[in-house]
Amino acid sequence: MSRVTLSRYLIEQTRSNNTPADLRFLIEVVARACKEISHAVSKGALGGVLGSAESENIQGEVQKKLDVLSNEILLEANEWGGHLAGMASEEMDNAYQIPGKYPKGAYLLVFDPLDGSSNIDVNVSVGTIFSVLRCPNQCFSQNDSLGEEAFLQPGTEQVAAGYAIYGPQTMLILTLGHGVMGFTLDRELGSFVLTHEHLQVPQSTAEFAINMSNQRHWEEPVKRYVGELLAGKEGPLGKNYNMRWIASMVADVHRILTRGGIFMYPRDARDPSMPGKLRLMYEANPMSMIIEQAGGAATTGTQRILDIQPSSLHQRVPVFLGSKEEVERVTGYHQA
Ligand code: P6P
Repeated sequence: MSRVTLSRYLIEQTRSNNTPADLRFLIEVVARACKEISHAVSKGALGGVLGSAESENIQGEVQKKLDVLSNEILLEANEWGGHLAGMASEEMDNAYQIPGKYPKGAYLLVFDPLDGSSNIDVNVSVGTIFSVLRCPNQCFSQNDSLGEEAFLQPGTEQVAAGYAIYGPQTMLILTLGHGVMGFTLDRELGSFVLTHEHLQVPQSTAEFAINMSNQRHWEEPVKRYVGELLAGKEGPLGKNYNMRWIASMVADVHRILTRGGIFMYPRDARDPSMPGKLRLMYEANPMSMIIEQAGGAATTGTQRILDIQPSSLHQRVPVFLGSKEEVERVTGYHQA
């Protein structure tokens, strides 16, 4: 079978699902930026890009040099193309304004340029997560600066979502709302090649992902659920479960997309003001769209993540996502 590159897939999507040309262009630009990030990440110590950037982001997290570099790569790749009205990123306090010398377009791009970056210095898989929204009310026609409110749309409004994972292979996982496709980077060609069509999350699983060190801080429904997982065959769930925690959301979600599982980052008592660690706009929403498009489920424990009306660009939410049977079980315990 002739190899289907990302470009060919996107052209065929235009024919079959009326994917707009400027959305196709947006995805191609983001994919190219991810190739550049993959190249920088793979250099490691040889590229002088490991370690701290001696700066903090709005999250109060120390930025790695590669966090800042990845953010710059995505901004520079996207700002001139005329397909965006603005951008937002984990690494920037406010929305990024398209420079006046460039035309604006109909989309908003929101991203975590390098998720899991605490793993970079120990050579564990990291990734780029992105979400595409339409700009509301012709916001691209306005000359004044784009406000945060243009981005504050529920996850159901996403027109595309995806991630690149920089692991043994560099892969791009993409959904345009018609299923989830996986592309593997062919470094000889320099192209992403379609290798996984219509990925599906198995409905049931025997594998869970959570940071167990926070167990004493969890709310009761989570303590109950994880206790049942740990009770195994002799417990109420009647089977033994395995556990994985890579502490890189892209890597944990990719495993679940590939072989099933449930990923959990619940709110906990360590900081009652924080409703969880993961950010809604550029972690939970894109990953939830991907998981739902692949037949899985994604909730905060009390509501569907994609239904949340965002209140701020960097707001955090609890996350339970993956195999539908397990997500529905732990969500049910929150209703009890
Ligand atoms: P913890 C990475 O910093 C991240 O945002 C996600 O990629 C990952 O799932 C989570 O945090 C890991 O958090 O508390 O286990 O280090």
